[in-house]
Amino acid sequence: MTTSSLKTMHQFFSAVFLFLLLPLCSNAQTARQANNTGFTCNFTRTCTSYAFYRATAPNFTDLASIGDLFSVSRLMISTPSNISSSSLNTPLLPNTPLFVPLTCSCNPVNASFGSLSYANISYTINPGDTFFLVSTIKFQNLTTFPSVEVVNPTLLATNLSIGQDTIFPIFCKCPPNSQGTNYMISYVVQPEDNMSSIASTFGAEEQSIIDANGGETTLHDYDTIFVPVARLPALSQPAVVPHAPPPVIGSNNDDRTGTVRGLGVGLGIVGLLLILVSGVWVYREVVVMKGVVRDDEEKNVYLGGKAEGKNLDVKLMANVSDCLDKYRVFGIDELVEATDGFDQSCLIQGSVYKGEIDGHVFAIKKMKWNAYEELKILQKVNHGNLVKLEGFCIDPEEANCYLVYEYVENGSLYSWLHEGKKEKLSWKIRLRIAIDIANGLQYIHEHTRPRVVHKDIKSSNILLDSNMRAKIANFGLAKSGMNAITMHIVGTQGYIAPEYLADGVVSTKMDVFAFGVVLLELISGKEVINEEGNLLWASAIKTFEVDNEQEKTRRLKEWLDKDILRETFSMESLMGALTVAIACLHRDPSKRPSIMDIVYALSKSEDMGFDISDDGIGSPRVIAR
Ligand SMILES: *[C@@H]1O[C@H](CO)[C@@H](O)[C@H](O)[C@H]1NC(C)=O
Ligand SMILES: *[C@@H]1O[C@H](CO)[C@@H](O)[C@H](O)[C@H]1NC(C)=O
Ligand SMILES: *[C@@H]1O[C@H](CO)[C@@H](O)[C@H](O)[C@H]1NC(C)=O
Ligand SMILES: *[C@@H]1O[C@H](CO)[C@@H](O)[C@H](O)[C@H]1NC(C)=O
Ligand SMILES: *[C@@H]1O[C@H](CO)[C@@H](O)[C@H](O)[C@H]1NC(C)=O
Ligand SMILES: *[C@@H]1O[C@H](CO)[C@@H](O)[C@H](O)[C@H]1NC(C)=O
Ligand SMILES: *[C@@H]1O[C@H](CO)[C@@H](O)[C@H](O)[C@H]1NC(C)=O
Ligand SMILES: *[C@@H]1O[C@H](CO)[C@@H](O)[C@H](O)[C@H]1NC(C)=O
Ligand SMILES: CC(=O)N[C@H]1CO[C@H](CO)[C@@H](O)[C@@H]1O
Repeated sequence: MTTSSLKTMHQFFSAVFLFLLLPLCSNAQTARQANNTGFTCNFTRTCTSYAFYRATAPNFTDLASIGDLFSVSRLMISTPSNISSSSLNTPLLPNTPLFVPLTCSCNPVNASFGSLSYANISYTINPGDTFFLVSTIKFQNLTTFPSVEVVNPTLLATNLSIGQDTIFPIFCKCPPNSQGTNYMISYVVQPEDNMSSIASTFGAEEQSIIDANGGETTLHDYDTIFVPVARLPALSQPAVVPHAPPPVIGSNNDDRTGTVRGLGVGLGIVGLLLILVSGVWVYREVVVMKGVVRDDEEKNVYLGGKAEGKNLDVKLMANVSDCLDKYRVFGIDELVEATDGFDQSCLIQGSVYKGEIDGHVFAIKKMKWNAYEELKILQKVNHGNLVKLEGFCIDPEEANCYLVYEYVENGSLYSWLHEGKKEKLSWKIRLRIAIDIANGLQYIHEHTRPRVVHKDIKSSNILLDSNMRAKIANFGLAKSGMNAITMHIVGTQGYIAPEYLADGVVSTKMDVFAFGVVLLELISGKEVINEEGNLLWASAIKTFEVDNEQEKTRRLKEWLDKDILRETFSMESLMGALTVAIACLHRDPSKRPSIMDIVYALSKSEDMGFDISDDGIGSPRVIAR
């Protein structure tokens, strides 16, 4: 199709629309562009709208994976979808109806093509993905592949590389001004639908649906249409049977009218507030995406955020803080008071301050607006070996964002091992710390969907509580999703896995590598890079490259932290831990043990380590000097 015919088409549609709809919605027209490339538009507003989405087996049967697909939190889906916030982790039955919030705007493509109305959803290409399959299956026809091609003009649809970042334009529309319509629901027509069934599903008038879709009275299967509503209908959710594998509910035909009974029942004030807040969150994500390269927060520059930040209604967020996934929203005044105005004397490290609020001590991390990624990940995780997020604060004046964590009393493992001012750690405690870290990693690697890779495991990111139990901190670089490839190398020298440094491959095995380095620190008490600039892990591999067990034991004794040598314990336990560490450092990531194997092996080392009475015969021992 030529540019000029497109242009003519565009002008034709624009003209028809202006004629038909000018009295109704003079600044919010959208028309279907030829060849399914999307809906053209001519308006400047950004609005919150919703896509109607159905949970589908096998990969989209939980809020976390659907939230990840659309870059929204679980709560942002559960609230408008009438799912209680206590079942955020419960699997959904297939075909569960959901409202997914979208930030809808009119986005210019180019001068001749005009603008398209869509929500900008980032998507990272996985093996086997094509624009067509992702549009029709994962996004359930809420967009079309020609439209994906239009908004990704630099990508060749036939030559996508894994890990490629793309935009999927989810079709949406903003409501006309002041017509009693607050949301336009993006809905994909199903074969069994007719206009009256759709109208009754969403509690809308047939005629208003026809009007909102350019006067089109016939429905085409799998086309996206817009349903104007004053408020979201309450979805009635099927009862969920925990633990039993979800039965596949018949065809869409039997199911849909049963599960969606939208009769315009209001969500109530809290619901509406939450929707607004959701909008703010989506909005903030867009802002963050536009402005920030994720890296150490100090290095970041937020572009043009100040003015936009001011628009955020902090008070509104404070009012509904209870609903925001159990997080407390702090006021900037509270934080300023708690930290003496972010005084140097309250600085813990980097940009983290200690502060007391209402008798509780917190660690407060000051960031630019790039806190969103960390928030997104932390809200999915909850484990005793991960530092807990307690709340957050937004300061639109300074365009700052603060994450407020539990305060972990005993500081970082790094300071215990290398700063030499505190009492020494015994091998028993060190091994326990290693197991705690491994348990925390196992949780993020195996029990979150999608998996989370921390990407910056190091002794200064391991904090010790009053009982010397370890917690993993600082998810600022963490990434959810697996086997992505990045060009933007982050992390800390001495802990970075070779394949990540060379090719930017992100996988859980890079955390395993870094864990191996921390284990070496625990065993040797040495820094990860010595004064000559040599890497600890490289020298460890060289030192222990011997087959002779006796020689290995001799070298281990030499290499060991002198402080450990003063204790009594089984040498086997130490050798077991060293073997795990060396295995973690394998150059080939696929040959490194999984975190599950590590937890198992270290627990075995722990069992054999300290029960001296049962462990008498044959075990080589290191006895106190
Ligand atoms: C949008 O429509 C108005 C008329 O309603 C027109 O003046 C304006 O130029 C249009 N803007 C674009 C970007 O097409
Ligand atoms: C579900 O996810 C798995 C792993 O990511 C993938 O191999 C499989 O093809 C997916 N299934 C569908 C139907 O998309
Ligand atoms: C969509 O988001 C990407 C970042 O994910 C950004 O680069 C792009 O400019 C955005 N596009 C629009 C039209 O907002
Ligand atoms: C999307 O549309 C195609 C036809 O264009 C259809 O075959 C497919 O089943 C639809 N996907 C979903 C999830 O309904
Ligand atoms: C505008 O975008 C359309 C759709 O991607 C493309 O076909 C056309 O060549 C572009 N025109 C110009 C002048 O870049
Ligand atoms: C496909 O993409 C790769 C890298 O992304 C590039 O090297 C190759 O030349 C491309 N092939 C074609 C046919 O464009
Ligand atoms: C629309 O579909 C419903 C069931 O889905 C059916 O009961 C009704 O008769 C249909 N109406 C028309 C006008 O076809
Ligand atoms: C929410 O769903 C439940 C069933 O899970 C239903 O009984 C209730 O009526 C729904 N809430 C509203 C406001 O419709
Ligand atoms: C590639 C393609 O499908 N092009 C079609 C776009 O739509 C016009 C009519 O609207 C067709 O003539 C083209 O063949």
